[in-house]
Amino acid sequence: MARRAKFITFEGLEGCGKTTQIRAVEKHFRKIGKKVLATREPGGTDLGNELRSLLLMQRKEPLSSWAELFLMEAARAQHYTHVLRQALDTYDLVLCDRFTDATLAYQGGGRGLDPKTIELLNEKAAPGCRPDLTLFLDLEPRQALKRALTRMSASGGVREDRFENEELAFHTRVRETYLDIARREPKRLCVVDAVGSPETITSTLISRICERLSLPP
Ligand code: T5A
Repeated sequence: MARRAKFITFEGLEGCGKTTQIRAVEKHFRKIGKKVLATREPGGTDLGNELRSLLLMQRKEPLSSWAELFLMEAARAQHYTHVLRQALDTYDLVLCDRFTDATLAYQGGGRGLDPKTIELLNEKAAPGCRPDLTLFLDLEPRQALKRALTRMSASGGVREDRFENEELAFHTRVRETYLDIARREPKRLCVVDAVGSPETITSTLISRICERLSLPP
């Protein structure tokens, strides 16, 4: 049976504005009467949130790339089983902050793990679950990290996210992997310039969603 919801994923480098944009897009579609769920990976479940904390914390003993991949996939399997599977049958729109492309970009492009193995694990964790549309908020790595750091200092936080502490070359590889997926799957992955006011970017995203998924604006 075809699923009811349109499954839309948001991707990009840290600080590109995904959280800001998902909130605005969710608000827009709720206002016009759509039943919308916003969720995220890693996260979205109790176990997923625990794994998220483990994945993001700085640690004396570095996390091996494979351990990182397996923890991401464990969070995804839990999220798919307990949230996504049902949500895709009951909501009109499911908006997810990161999904399987993030694993290809970060653990594949960033860490250099084999993309075929990642694709296999993605499929095991969330069988047959492909986004209808993926919005990649594209921002130059230096700018994205600057935004992430500004937000962190504004909230009085310290720089403690393992991924945000990665060198520029890592984020450049991650971005290149996303752009490569966009070249291979232009119908699904839509690249949106993340430079500009948040309001302008929100209207671009809403237009792309409506055009690509044939929804009324
Ligand atoms: N990960 C995840 C993997 O390695 N593999 C995987 O398979 C998956 C699923 C957590 C980490 O997990 C990794 C990747 C990540 O490193 P996350 O929760 O998505 O993933 O964490 P971040 O990407 O770090 O998300 P952030 O919340 O830090 O950044 P956002 O959501 O992109 O940005 P946002 O909206 O919080 O904005 C950041 C700052 O910029 C400002 C905001 O006000 C805020 O201060 N801002 C703008 N400034 C100027 N112009 C605009 N248009 C702006 N929009 C927002």
